[in-house]
Amino acid sequence: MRLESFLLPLAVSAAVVERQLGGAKVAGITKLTPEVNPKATRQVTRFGPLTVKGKSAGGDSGQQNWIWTIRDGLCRNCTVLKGHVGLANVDGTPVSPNNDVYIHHILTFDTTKKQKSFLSGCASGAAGLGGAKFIGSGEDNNNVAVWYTARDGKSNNGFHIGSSDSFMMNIDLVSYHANTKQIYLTMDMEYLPGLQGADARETLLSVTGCGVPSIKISQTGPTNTTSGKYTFTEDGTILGAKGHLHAGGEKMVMYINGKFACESKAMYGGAKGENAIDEMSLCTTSGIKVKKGDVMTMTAEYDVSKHPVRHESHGMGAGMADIMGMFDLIFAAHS
Ligand SMILES: *[C@@H]1O[C@H](CO)[C@@H](O)[C@H](O)[C@H]1NC(C)=O
Ligand SMILES: *[C@@H]1O[C@H](CO)[C@@H](O)[C@H](O)[C@H]1NC(C)=O
Ligand SMILES: [Cu+2]
Repeated sequence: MRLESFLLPLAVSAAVVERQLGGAKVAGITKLTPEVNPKATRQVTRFGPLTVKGKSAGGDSGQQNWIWTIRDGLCRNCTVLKGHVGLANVDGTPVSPNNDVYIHHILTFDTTKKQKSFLSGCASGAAGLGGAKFIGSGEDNNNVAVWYTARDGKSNNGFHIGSSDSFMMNIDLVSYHANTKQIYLTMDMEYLPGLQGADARETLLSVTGCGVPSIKISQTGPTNTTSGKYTFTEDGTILGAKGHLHAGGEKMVMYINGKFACESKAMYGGAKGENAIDEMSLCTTSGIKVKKGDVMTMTAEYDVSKHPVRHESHGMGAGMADIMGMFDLIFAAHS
């Protein structure tokens, strides 16, 4: 599988696909008290509604996909410190991932922003594609928010949004609900006015693709697959790193200059059953400082003898690898 097919979900062939290319509808905006920086503004925007078909209608598994263009409802000329995407019922209560509808993935891109990669070599394709990656959710229980700034709130780094940026969102949901129901997509974001601090850049980086064609597995026990070498092109801090693995995955490990830096572990046994990943732990919350020229490698550790491989669809059609190993990295350069 090519990384591009994950990042550019254009050839969607899931059973139910709705495209709302005219711009997602803003149903309402609620202001909340900021959590990171008292000078910031925090708002929750409700987009939609989305009509989610019942379990049996969404192909074989209740999985359904939407592609939205978002022009309104997000801040403009602003620096986003933290955000969290979610699902809400019409009455405002959160949608339960356990017995209702869960997020398979939500990928958001600022399609206006041209983002320079902070890694050289094989990684050059990962940034730029489809624009700059913005607040989304991976294939887990969506319990944690996305941070574009240091957690102590003392830095003003964040994700810069220009005055007229457009966004694209790929929403992939799985319904456990018997009947069709309407829900809203919520985007909770805390932001400062104007473009402040360093522009935090987010990118998905795969173990495969840099001279590593696929991830090794063995029916009889553990396997490690290590990526090629990625070189940092700037001094900065890795503000966040979260692994993405499929069933059978144990952890994603990051090494800087050959030394262990952090690991993101798979936790099993949530809404999707004991052999499905429920959550990936965060690789770092305190940040990892790196210098220009530092080399990063990543290792995907699998053990399919503990958790069997399942067919997993990203709602993007055939040809998707059943076995993935990725990091979602967030980086801010030092000025
Ligand atoms: C962006 O916001 C900053 C801070 O509020 C303001 O000074 C600046 O004029 C704004 N720029 C544009 C293009 O609106
Ligand atoms: C994978 O790497 C980890 C960490 O270095 C090591 O402890 C483990 O033995 C390795 N497993 C295999 C199968 O090589
Ligand atoms: Cu995947």
